[in-house]
Amino acid sequence: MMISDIIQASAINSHVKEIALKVLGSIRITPEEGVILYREADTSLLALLADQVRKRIVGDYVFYNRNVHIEPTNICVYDCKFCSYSHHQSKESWELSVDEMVNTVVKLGDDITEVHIVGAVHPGRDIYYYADLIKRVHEARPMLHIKAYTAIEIEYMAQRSGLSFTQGLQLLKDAGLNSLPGGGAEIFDDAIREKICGKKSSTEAWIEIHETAHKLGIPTNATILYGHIEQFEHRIHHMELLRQLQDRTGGFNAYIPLKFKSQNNEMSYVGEVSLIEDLRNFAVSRIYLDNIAHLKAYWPMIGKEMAALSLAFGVDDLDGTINDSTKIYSLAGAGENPSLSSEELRQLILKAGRIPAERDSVYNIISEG
Ligand code: V47
Ligand code: SF4
Repeated sequence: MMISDIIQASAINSHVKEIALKVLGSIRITPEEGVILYREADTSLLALLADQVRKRIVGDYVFYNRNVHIEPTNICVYDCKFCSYSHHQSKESWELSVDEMVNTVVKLGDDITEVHIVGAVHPGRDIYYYADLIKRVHEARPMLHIKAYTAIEIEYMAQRSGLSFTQGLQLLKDAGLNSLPGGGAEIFDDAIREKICGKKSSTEAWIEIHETAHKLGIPTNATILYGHIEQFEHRIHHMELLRQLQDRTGGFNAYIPLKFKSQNNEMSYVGEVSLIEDLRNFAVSRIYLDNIAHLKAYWPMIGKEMAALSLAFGVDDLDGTINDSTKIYSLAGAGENPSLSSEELRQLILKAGRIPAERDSVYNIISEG
């Protein structure tokens, strides 16, 4: 008996049944149907559907890479209410020198294939500073993939230097930038943005920067910050804008749901959503975003156990080894010491019955099994 026959014969409500059959038949679901899945579908059904979509798109591989995060500074012109990391919230302020950052990648040598550079939006830094940082990293490690700067950082540095997004991104690309991370998206709803990160750039700017990057041949990721004051409708609207952009450009590599972590920030009163909600959100994301190849569980945020569980809910990417190099989530209460060896990642994936695949930053397989 096929899965669709079992669903057809089951007692699940007719709305959900209809949507499930669409998903199994590779038919795109509508925003309204996405909301129904969030509200009404059983967790076990969401897992089953997301697993089918994941298998169809990427097979049984689970990807990871060997990477390090560099956070140039926590001094920020913005003051997002959910942030535990910027100098407004955290007790200390720091600024790394370009030499320190270059030394980090030099010291790690061939232990890493990617550097991820994301920090706060420093009032004193223009785009030439950031282009120089990339140039120096690139000169020191020419084969290293440089994934750097969220759209929020790009917007500020380009405007500060009087450049358009196209000019700014081209300058960074010429310096050696290979891709953009997905941060800064938060939630694409003006009223909620106003409440949680009012001063920070708009939905339109985030979309425009990613679309411009794609047109310049710079692939990017996309994130969502969920589990705070948003509703399911907002999550679906967020994914709908990403799905439309991906239809136009095909430039997104991965979607990364980021769970709001509530410690040490101005939104602590909101609390955190349940682990079941995290798994359900992974599943609906996998089902809804039928045109973004990879769904990433960022393990420093949800923990290793949850990352392992998420593999049954549509996830096919666990990010990387990280080398204990990020403070963003530990300051917000994630409680992990963010470092996993390649071997630990492999074992975690094998235990889940899947095929570990070390990837490069654009998902070519470096080694598998
Ligand atoms: O945009 C900040 C988020 C993002 C909190 O592209 C928080 O591979 C939860 O860009 N609770 C930055 N989230 C991180 C980022 C990223 C991370 C991992 C992988 C990739 C990738 C990109 O961190 C911010 C914001 O949404 N964030 N504070 C918090 N309390
Ligand atoms: Fe600054 Fe980013 Fe924190 Fe917002 S989330 S305050 S932009 S570091």
